Amino acid sequence: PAPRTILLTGAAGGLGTLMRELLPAHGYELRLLDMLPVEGAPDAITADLADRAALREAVRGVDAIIHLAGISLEAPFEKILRANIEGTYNLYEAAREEGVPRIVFASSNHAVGFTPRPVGDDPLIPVDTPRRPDTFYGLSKCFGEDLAQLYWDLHGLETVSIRIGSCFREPTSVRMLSVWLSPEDGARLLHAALTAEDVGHTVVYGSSANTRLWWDLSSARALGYEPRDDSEPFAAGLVDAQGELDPANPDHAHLGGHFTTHPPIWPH
Ligand code: NAI
Ligand code: 15L
Repeated sequence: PAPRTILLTGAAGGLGTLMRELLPAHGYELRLLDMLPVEGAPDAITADLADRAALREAVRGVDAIIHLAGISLEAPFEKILRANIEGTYNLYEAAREEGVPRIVFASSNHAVGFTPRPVGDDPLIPVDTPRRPDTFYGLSKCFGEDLAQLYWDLHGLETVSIRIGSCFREPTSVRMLSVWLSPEDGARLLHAALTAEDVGHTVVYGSSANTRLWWDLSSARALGYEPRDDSEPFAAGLVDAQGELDPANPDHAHLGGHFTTHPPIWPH
């Protein structure tokens, strides 16, 4: 049977807020969790990923988990360790203990952020390109992907790890024209990741069908994902304001963009 009840972690965040709006139309009932209160959702579970008992209760009886909670920018290693590394481990353990069959893990392009970005006729970056994290943040996403592989091989718990590009209402930089995931395509990709059969552990890139795309979406399409959006209508305005990307500029040379040079720091 198709999964219906989904635990959405990180529900108070930017992506969580967008997906709370868009996923119900795909037929899901959402149970929400965040360490912060979720606006407009008094029933949301307020819990930290460090709280194993709370996680076990939160995952009980759900058909799948969409795991968005965690530090979403760069931070000191100790903070990343607690929220993203130990926190993701705690969630996987709770899922294993309660028999939840599948997790969709919000990985990031920053797991491969130091990969040179394609220029001109260079081929798209494949999903099995060697990982080259650009930050402790990206490193924690590499850990999450490996943890997912281990829980599949050892325990038969399935995961789709989505290396999300930039999922915001609109692209706000020339780089984002290449990596943008429209929120609607984001919901389509999550739906595909929740419903495709026999995913084992599958790694995909998460972007719309952008004209300026940098990476290969074939593993996402193999799940049944059919992106409908393209950032190109935003290109003229952004290129006018910012100019085209310059491969000689270190900020523009890698998939991870400015995360490789001066990453934004988690404010909390
Ligand atoms: P966000 O920072 O807006 O939301 C993250 C949420 O996780 C926050 O509401 C925060 O309170 C919660 N959280 C943090 N630590 C927690 C903990 N220890 N216990 C419980 N909750 C905790 O980030 P955003 O943009 O919504 O991203 C969501 C996920 O997707 C993150 O894992 C991020 O790394 C990943 N991602 C997002 C991208 C994007 O374009 N928005 C791109 C690539 C990856
Ligand atoms: C990420 O992983 C961040 O969570 C998000 O805030 C964006 O900065 C995105 O990458 C990006 O690469 O633009």
